Amino acid sequence: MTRTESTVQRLQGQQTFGQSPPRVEDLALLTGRGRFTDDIRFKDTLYAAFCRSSEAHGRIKTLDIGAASQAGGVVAVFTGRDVAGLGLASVNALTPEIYPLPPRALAEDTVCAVGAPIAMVIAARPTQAIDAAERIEAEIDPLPTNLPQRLDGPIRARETWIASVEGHTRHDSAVHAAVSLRQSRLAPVSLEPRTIVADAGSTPGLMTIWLGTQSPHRIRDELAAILGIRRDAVRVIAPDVGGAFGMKASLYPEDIAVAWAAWSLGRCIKWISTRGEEFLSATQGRGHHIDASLTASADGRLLDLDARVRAPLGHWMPFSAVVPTRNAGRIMPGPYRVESVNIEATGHTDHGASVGIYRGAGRPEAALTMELLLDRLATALEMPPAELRLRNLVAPDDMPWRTLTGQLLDSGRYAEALNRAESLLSRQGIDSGSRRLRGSASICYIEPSGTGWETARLKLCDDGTFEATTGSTTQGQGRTTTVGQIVSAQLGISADLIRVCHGNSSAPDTAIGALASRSTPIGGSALDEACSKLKAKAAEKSGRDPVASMDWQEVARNVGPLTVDACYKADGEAWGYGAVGCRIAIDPETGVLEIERLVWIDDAGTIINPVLAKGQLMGGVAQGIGEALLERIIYDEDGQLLTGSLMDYGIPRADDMPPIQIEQLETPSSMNRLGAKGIGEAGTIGAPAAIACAVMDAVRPVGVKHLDMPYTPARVWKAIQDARQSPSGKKPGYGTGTAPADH
Ligand code: SMO
Repeated sequence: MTRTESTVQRLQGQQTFGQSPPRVEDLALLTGRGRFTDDIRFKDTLYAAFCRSSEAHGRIKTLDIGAASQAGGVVAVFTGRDVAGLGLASVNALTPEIYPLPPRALAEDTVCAVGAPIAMVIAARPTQAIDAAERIEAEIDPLPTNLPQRLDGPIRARETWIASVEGHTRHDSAVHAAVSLRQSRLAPVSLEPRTIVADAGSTPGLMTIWLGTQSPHRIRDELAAILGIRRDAVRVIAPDVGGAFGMKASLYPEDIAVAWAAWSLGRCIKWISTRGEEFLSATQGRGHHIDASLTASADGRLLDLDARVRAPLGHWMPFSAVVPTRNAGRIMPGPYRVESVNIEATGHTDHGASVGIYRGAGRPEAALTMELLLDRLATALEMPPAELRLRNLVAPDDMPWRTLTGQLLDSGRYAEALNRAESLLSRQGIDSGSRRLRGSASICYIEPSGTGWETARLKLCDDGTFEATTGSTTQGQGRTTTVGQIVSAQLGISADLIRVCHGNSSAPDTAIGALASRSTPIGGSALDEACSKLKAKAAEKSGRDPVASMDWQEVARNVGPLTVDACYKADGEAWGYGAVGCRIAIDPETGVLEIERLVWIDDAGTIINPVLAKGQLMGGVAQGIGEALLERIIYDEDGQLLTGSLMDYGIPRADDMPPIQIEQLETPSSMNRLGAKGIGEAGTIGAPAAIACAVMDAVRPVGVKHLDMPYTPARVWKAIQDARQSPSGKKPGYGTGTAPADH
């Protein structure tokens, strides 16, 4: 959808990379003139509401829709039987072993999670739909659940990585460290809940869908296949989207039900999720159970990394369901050389909400495991943790470096980043007079940013202005600004001549969308390629030298308009990386934890807009702090969700954010035209690992051996109390952590 002049400002003047013009999106977004899906209003719109399962697992014995059908304003009530003939959504088969469990629009006989939709009411007004949905009587015979999370459910995905360097053998004398992590499931909590408008009433044979999504093209293809209609009969538009974080990459049961009903009735139907419905039925993240061990030679050379990763999948699998399973395994060695890996990752269904990609998607799990193992090994080796890391980081001269899990690390100055983090952290003096327990850590992370292709279209209009369309969508990242910068810089034109378009499945006809930190590396490179193509085409048409700078006004007058399409395929995955230094303090009397310092070195290759890059990092850090300190989805043994609102599920607020010192390195990647690497997920990858290592550094001296996130005051206090009472407590270890003298 082309943005209108009134809501979106344009960048002014000619841009170059590395500048930070203010985001052009913000005036509209901050003054209530954004256009979100709920702002799409048509006169004859009908509204959908869902009746959801009250049981986590059970058989639907009776489903009485009589009263609902008779209720005021109700147009139709649909149940699982009505949609039983629909096709199935696809699940990306990224692991060698996979048994897909795609979503069903409405449950038919069996329900497999609390909140699973079992009937849908369509009514004239939203309140009428909700009232009628509450009159639906469902009798469900409960069956046993496998919650709280045990990860003993059926395996739906499996991948193993077993490899070693030539001549490697296992040695019994090696120094050994192990961790056993039980991660919490997290709710992504986008500010804008899921919303869909499906209009099949305006143009015969065409359904236009407005949806807060990261991937309009895939949603179009999937819906057309599921409904059994032609692909060109469906158009999907992502208008302004208020946060997504992977959670809005998926096609949901509710989307299928609403689109099907709109198409069947030939009407326009809207559904707006509530916050409660988001907690129940939006995809969640994390929740991995990881048992891992790492060995080293006496001089600190990393030898054997063994890991067993079990990831929850919930009760249905979105397109990218196996990504967190697979990423946790393939990224586990991180930026370090090891001599052998034996890693198995499996994904398991259960009777909770579906679990999918959530900012980081397996990367945070990998970093957390490896960094905790390294700190433990350092303690066992009586070696400073940074020294152990530095000894094993892959060196710039060795790159591109193929890891034992088969990943090609393209470029990076890992040791430089870690040294810088260490020196920034150590410059902060430690206040040893306090009664608080203090701990610090410096960790490293890597951030793969996607493979494959993305599209772009560039048009020189006959009035000499430009239209730049990217296949990468935007959910608040400031894409309109960066696209304007890229095209302005590469064409050598003033940015106020450029209109930026995105989020429309018709233009261009194919695209992937915003996922996996790929938008600037791959989507940006597609724009860069389109710029080159436009220059070449203009040169050819006007008989000019393509190297000389174009007089675009003249080209437009003489040969315009010109349109070029680019479909850019990256040479390989670009790996962003960084190092994080963290210092924390814990009050042992209350368990309250304070992050005193956070220093961050990130390398995302070529940076288009440093302020926006920094914003991505800080947003990710906030979510990483949420994971480390506050957030936890809890199901009881009946599979009932105990954290179904923001009263029960804590997300970080501005006053939970510590001061963060950020520095950026810029080592361009050779894997794409721009040399860009991902940064969107860096914060969620690095923050939990850094905080975890600092916390363990603080509590190890009082005898705490392990602590799972979130580090809430109650958990931290109890762990300290338990350790003090246990006879094996108070084992000293290496680190800056110091127990107060009077304890
Ligand atoms: S968690 Mo991202 O949308 O790959």
